Amino acid sequence: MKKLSTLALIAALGAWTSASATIIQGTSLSDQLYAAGARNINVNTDQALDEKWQVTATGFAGARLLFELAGFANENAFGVYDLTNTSNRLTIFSGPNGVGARGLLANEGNEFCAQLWMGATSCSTFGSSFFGFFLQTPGGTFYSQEHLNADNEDHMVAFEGGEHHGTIAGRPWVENEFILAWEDLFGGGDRDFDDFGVLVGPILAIAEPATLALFGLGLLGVFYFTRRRRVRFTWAKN
Ligand SMILES: [Ca+2]
Ligand SMILES: [Ca+2]
Ligand SMILES: [Ca+2]
Ligand SMILES: [Ca+2]
Repeated sequence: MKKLSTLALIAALGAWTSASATIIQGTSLSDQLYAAGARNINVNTDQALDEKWQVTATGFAGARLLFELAGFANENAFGVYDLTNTSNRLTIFSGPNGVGARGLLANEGNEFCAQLWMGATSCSTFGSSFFGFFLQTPGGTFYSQEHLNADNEDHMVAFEGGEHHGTIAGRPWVENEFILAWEDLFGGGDRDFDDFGVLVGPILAIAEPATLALFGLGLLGVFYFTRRRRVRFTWAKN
């Protein structure tokens, strides 16, 4: 019984987590991931935390443009922004960059630098060592933090690599490497999320305080119920 109630709570937490996933329309994103070499990803149920990020201890992350099936393919620009000031940004890929383009993001503390492969480096000081991703389109700029989007729509979903997740550009797609898939139309458009796809890593997603609090509450609940049962069980024995 104790095990059952714990499992039920964990299942409930899991259901809540997947309920917050963004719905992807059509099979194009799945097809694009597969064509890039990604394996064993369900685009609707395997979405990772994706709002706030940091570079891992290595201080460097690579970026590779995987797909951009969009009318704005020659105009959309992608990069990172300061969580404390969204106009403080560094562009990694600009509109003319296409599939196969590579870039680099480096950071030391609050200092961030971005570079297109073999291109010029641009640097900026952010308000923290964390950052978000943006996609700048002719219809507006969209942010990995959904609440910052003027249309209140989620415009980016993320998928993390790992064991049995395939090979991208000749290298295994490993943990801490994320494919970020964007919807580039204001209002949500066709919600195919194949408009801009980029592999970035190694990076880490940062949990929202609210998510952490809820997860904490869930754990407290498990603790409370298992404790109550244990107490009752002891009384019964006496
Ligand atoms: Ca482009
Ligand atoms: Ca998202
Ligand atoms: Ca679209
Ligand atoms: Ca599209």
